[in-house]
Amino acid sequence: MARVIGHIDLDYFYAQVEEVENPSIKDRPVVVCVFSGRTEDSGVVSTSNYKARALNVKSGMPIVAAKKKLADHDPVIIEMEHEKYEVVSERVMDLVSERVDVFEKAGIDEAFFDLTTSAKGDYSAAAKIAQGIKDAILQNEGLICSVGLGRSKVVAKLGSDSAKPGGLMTVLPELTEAFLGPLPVTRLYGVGPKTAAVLDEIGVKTVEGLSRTDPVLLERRFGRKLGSYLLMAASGTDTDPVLANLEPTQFSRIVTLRHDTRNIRDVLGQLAEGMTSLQAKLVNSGKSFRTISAIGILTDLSTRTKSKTFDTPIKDPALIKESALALFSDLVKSTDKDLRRVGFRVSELSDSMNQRSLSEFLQKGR
Ligand code: TTP
Ligand code: CA
Repeated sequence: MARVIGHIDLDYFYAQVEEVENPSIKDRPVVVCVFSGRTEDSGVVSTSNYKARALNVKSGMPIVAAKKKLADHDPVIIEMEHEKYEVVSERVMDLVSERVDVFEKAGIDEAFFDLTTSAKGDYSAAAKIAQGIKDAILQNEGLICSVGLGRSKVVAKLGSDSAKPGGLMTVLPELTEAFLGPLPVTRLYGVGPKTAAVLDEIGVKTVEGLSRTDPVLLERRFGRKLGSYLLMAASGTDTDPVLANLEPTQFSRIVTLRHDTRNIRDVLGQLAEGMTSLQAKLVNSGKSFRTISAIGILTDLSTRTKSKTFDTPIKDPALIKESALALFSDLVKSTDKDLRRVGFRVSELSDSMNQRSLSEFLQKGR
């Protein structure tokens, strides 16, 4: 059966989340920034919407430079709120993973998946499933994303890249080489600036050029592992499987409240069952956590979180419920709106006897 691999990537992710939260900014350039705090404007651009990109704003650019480029265009400058994007990311990843055979998260806004079994190797069946995923994300979260389907991870990733923004690109196995050939070699997954510089030096500009390069030369310049990977990537025959994420980095539970409310007793009552199952999950997994967060999705669908981070990993599941009252009180105080959905998360998970506690243990023993 033909392998069917997918890659999904949310478009201009942080900035799009801000647009969904506040649709009135949609027609303006939106720039999400990390402020370093040294001076009022010091820091860099994290990402921006397509309006801002059309005016040459780029990720990593100093905020001052971005402001200069947008001076006459009524920009919206927003401070990055990582927690907020994490919550949205988690919900999107759930929507995807429920609909695929194997799911591998690859970053806050991207994932690989395998549809070989459920599509029975048929690309039009896979495209229907992929469209269903895109629809679910749009319906539930108001977010657009790009998806690529192909016979390998490299092909799927290049497919989603080419589908940006908002598209679905199916690269049929028999058309893989025609699709890959003309692309600049720098677009290949795994070709960073260093590799790109060496490829440039030996005169390789396109993926097709790479696929015709002498394997011996590639091995000499890049070593056996990278050399053979590059050749496989260039022909779309890389064989890496989609690997289900085995090591969770966080556990959470989110529930929709029976009525919108800001009454804390009510919130905690309706979340009680979720928190009990979260405690059980923590105990069963043998994990400790360092950060604990209360999550609230308000009636306008914006998200508020309040977190507490402990100095050392915490094993005691009772602390989940104990922290809830204080965190939700803070959360409700931070807004005058009602809550529609509420959740709780433990993150920065580690195995209970981790590196740090092990070394503490050894030191104490001496
Ligand atoms: P990307 O997927 O690289 O970018 P994007 O989602 O903003 O845009 P695209 O439509 O091209 O996919 O990164 C995902 C998020 O990671 C992005 O929304 C913000 C964050 N990020 C940074 O904070 N700094 C960076 O330099 C980059 C590239 C991304
Ligand atoms: Ca993205």
